[in-house]
Amino acid sequence: LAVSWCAEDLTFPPGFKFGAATAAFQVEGAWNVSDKGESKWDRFCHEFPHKIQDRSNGDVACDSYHQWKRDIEMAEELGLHFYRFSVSWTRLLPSGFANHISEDGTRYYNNLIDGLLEKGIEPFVTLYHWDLPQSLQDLGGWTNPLVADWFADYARVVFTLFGDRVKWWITINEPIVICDVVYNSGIMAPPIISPETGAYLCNKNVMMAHARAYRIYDEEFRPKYQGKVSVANHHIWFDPLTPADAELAELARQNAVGRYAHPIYSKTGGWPASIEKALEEVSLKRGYSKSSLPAFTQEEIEFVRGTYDFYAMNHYTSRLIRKAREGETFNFWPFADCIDLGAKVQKQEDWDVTSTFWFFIHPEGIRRQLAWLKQQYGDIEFIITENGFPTVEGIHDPIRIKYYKAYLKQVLLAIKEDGVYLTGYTAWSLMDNFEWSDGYATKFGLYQVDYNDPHRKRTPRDSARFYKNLIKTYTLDDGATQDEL
Ligand code: GBH
Repeated sequence: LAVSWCAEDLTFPPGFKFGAATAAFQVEGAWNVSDKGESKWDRFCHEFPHKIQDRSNGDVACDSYHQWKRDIEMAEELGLHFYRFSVSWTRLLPSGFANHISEDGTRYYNNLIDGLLEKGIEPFVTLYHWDLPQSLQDLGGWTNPLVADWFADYARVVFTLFGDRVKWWITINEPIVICDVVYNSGIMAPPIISPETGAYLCNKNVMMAHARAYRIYDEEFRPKYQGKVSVANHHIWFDPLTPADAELAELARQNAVGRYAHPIYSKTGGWPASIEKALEEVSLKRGYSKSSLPAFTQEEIEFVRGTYDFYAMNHYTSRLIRKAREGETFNFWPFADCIDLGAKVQKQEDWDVTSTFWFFIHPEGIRRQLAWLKQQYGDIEFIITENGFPTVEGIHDPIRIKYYKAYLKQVLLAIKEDGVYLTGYTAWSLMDNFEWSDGYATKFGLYQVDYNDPHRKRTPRDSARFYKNLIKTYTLDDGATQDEL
């Protein structure tokens, strides 16, 4: 029986879940309170203040370490079904290793988790959102294969402490940013440039670390807790500039998504074949004796393959991609160019720009990205773990509402027209926060945060009202009544 659907039906399926997200370093502050250890982002901001747009840091941020009750209240005001936040590795394990567990750190996350559950809001927890212990960075960080052991030990501690109450887990947020962006750009922690080596060592290690954590959950915790675990990849949608660039666009997708997803979600596991080949060629041409992308053993392929319970997608923006022209210079991959594939990216003329340089508006991209993922990895459960919009100032943010509406409409089309099994959506972000190298200048919050107020007062934006109303009515239809907040 064909299910008919009217194009004007802007209603989300029953049971669909809406949430909002933050990350520890971006909101918690309290960077050296109690026994908390130093993270690589603490070090980076303190040592290289000029690398942050407003020379700011995460020392206080939104002070969520002290304002967590207000954070829960906001989640409740919006009617969120879940709140996605991350655990700070060095707040829980000050040395980076599992030799000592911080009591204050444990108490903080227990309070947050219990407080959410009391309000009927599910905690959706990310183990790692970029704040590696500096102690581990000093030992090579994500380029050292031992990072998989360190991460596994940390993951086991988190699952042991909170697994009885947390049913939704993300191991690692946006591996591509940890690897490709870090080692190509110098604009994130640590400022080590190693595009030909570091980025690819990191790529393999991060896959192994994720798989270790997944297997630990699967074997030691799933039997009693029955939660779900995945990794949240970052997705920029690539369209070819001209039909002649179609093959390159597909290679770019395999490079930016496949290199981090294929080992986990594909039937065969391991690197995408096209990327394995392209990177071996380019490595040999550069004089290396083998590919810079480290090989997996057959055993490792099997170990990583299938380590997911759902697909977690972060998505914000799109690019057009084309072959580089003779003599053209490159920016860094992936938010700009890919020198290894001889590819240049650009924006389509009619895509609007935003207040931050890497972000163009292209709502159709989110639908096409989901359809591509379904085609690549099958009819699995998808959850959008991040999507949102940057502004510079103001409580009135019609442009953010417009973005959410346009993107969410495409999300509905993915569900209803393309049959993508999508069960949840997460707005980035619950509140303004430390936006990495943009500092506090770029604001993604449904709630505005007043950084001049010692209590970091949070005030709902118009977009918060929009989101609250969407969660209440399950429809994007403008006719639905607006609520006070
Ligand atoms: C997500 O990253 C993050 O998970 C979240 O922490 C962040 O606050 C949010 O999005 C909004 O940015 O030189 O082009 O690489 C999205 C991917 C990676 C985009 C880092 C910006 C830095 C600029 N981001 N990137 S670029």
